[in-house]
Amino acid sequence: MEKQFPKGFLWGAAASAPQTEGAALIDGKSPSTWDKWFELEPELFYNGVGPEHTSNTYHMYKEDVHLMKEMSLNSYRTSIAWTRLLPDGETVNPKAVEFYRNYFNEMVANGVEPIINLFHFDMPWWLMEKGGWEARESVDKFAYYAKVAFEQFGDIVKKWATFNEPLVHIECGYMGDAHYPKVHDFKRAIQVAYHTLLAHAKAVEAFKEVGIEDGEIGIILNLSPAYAKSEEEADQAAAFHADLFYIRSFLDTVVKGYFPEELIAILKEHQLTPVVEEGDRQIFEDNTVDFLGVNYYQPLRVQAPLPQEFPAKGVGYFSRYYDWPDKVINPHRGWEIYEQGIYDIAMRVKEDYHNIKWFISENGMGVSEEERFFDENGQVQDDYRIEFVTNHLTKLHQAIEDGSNCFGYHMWTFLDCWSWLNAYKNRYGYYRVDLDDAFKRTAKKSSHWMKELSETNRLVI
Ligand code: BGP
Repeated sequence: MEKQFPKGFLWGAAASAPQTEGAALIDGKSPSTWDKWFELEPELFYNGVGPEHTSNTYHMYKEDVHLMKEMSLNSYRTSIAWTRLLPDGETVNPKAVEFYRNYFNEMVANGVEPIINLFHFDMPWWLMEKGGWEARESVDKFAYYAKVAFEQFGDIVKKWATFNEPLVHIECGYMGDAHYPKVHDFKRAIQVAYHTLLAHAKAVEAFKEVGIEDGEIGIILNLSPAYAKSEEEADQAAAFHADLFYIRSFLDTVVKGYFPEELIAILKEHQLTPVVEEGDRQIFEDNTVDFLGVNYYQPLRVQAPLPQEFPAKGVGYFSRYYDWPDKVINPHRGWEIYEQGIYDIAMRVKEDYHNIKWFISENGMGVSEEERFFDENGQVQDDYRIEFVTNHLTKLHQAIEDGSNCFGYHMWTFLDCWSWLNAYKNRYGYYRVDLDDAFKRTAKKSSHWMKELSETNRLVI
């Protein structure tokens, strides 16, 4: 069977500056929280590999773009490192301007449309020392950074995103230990979320002020549909709340321009309302997005929570993880594989969010110890990845046929890349990166498969 994707569909891959560039502390770049955290606690990082050991794209960008072209990708998402462009938050670093202009121009010259994101978990250390996203000051600092980026690169880059997965730095940094500063405090997490969303809206405002010809601005959200254990009222309420906190608090705000009423009511009831300034509401209302990037890996399975004190576990007060017995697991990463989720979220965007244009900005399959799948020539035979992408694309195609306004599919990721505390544990790329051999890139089987798909727009099942 064959599935034809629309003409002009974007085929590509996603990555981020801190996960691929390397060169973490040279040419004027100042440290991000990741650089500093690695310096402070290197033992937390898988195999002790830190952010200066990412895939060295800073020096190898020409080769990377060449490989993108070879794979016939027509688009690529990465980010700018705030700490490279504005090392002290004020002064533009000419080396950064030079690098990013060269890199983005190289993409365009090779038929690869750059989609550029501004924040992928990489808070500048100097700003973290002043309170990070908890401090209102961060909002204006970020808006300034956004403005500089639009001015410097807006002639080359037309599609922009403000944040990648804002939920993640909030949850992992303020309700968990996977991101710095490892705080566990729901009230502080809510303030961080508020400032992040306000910073997003102010960056959209800056985008309009700069006025990039044919420019579009969006945000990348991880949207994991929440499925309830049963039809019972308490389980349904758990799904409603998981959806409210994890999806609607972001989606409603960036697409519709206001926070969900139910969220405001809960925050009031539990004295969690963040500090808000006069005029903020208008900023959200006036600065909604042109498009959405949707990262989809796995769904949320939830059930009614156990009785407990509020707000010990934050969202856990309203819903609890449920281990669905029928789930299919990626044995190499432990995440659930559920391709129906991509269809459900696609239709949700269509029905509840004015059928806004959107694309899959991340979807992919992480595999630990992927060298297990080398053939005799040292090529990774990643048939599992091809199957994973095929199954998700089949569902995505169905959603497009059913009217969802999806314009592209980006796999996470192009090159195996460094992934925060997990470093190089889980490999996701179309290309293998050999850390022991000067970051040598080797095509995996999936890259050949993807090349054919991006050339023909035809998925063969
Ligand atoms: C996403 C992030 C990426 C990437 C990916 C894989 O949520 O946007 O930055 O890291 O997850 O994660 P991991 O390597 O932990 O499997």
